[in-house]
Amino acid sequence: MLTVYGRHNSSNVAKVLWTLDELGLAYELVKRGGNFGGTDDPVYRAMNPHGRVPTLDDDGVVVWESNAVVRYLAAQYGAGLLWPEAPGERAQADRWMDWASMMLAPVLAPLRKQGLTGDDLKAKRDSAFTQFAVLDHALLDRPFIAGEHFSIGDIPLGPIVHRYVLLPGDKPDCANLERYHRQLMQRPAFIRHVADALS
Ligand SMILES: N[C@@H](CCC(=O)N[C@@H](CS)C(=O)NCC(=O)O)C(=O)O
Repeated sequence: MLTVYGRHNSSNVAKVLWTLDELGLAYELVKRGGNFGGTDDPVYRAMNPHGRVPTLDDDGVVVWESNAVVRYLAAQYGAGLLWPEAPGERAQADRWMDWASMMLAPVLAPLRKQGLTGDDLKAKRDSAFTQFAVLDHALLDRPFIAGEHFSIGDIPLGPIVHRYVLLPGDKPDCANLERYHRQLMQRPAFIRHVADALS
């Protein structure tokens, strides 16, 4: 039995729910975090000492950190699908997962908050545009981030790219990124857990 603890409107939870749907796995979502609370509960903290969401419990295998959960699900249930089996091939996808979370998400976050103005706003936007240009270039010759096939590498990028594309204001031309986003929008699980669920 697969149980996810989290809330639909969290981008990190969205990655896990999207993965589960891509793999056609049944699961139960137990509402935790945000307005649902429950993350300080000692039983929850025993599973996830950080008190964050998501947490996955797969028949006693407990995993937290959304990218680790995505990797676990793909390795356990998606070998040869979301999880390229050859280590070298898998690394082509895997490297973008960490980059998305450590480099891309942090430059997008300030742009989604109110209150930045003037030079501060310009500096933050320029810094984000530099990173998104790297991604746009990487997508020049490939439909998905690791090549021809959708993989774990696309999952952490998905919510970030979606939010970037919807970001108001002028942005540099990023035709590859926009094409990539249109491709993700063809996937029902992406629509359900990212486009329809996240603001
Ligand atoms: N690096 C962690 C971050 C987890 C995290 O910060 N989750 C947020 C939601 S996106 C959270 O738990 N916020 C507090 C809450 O929802 O109560 C991951 O990827 O799982």
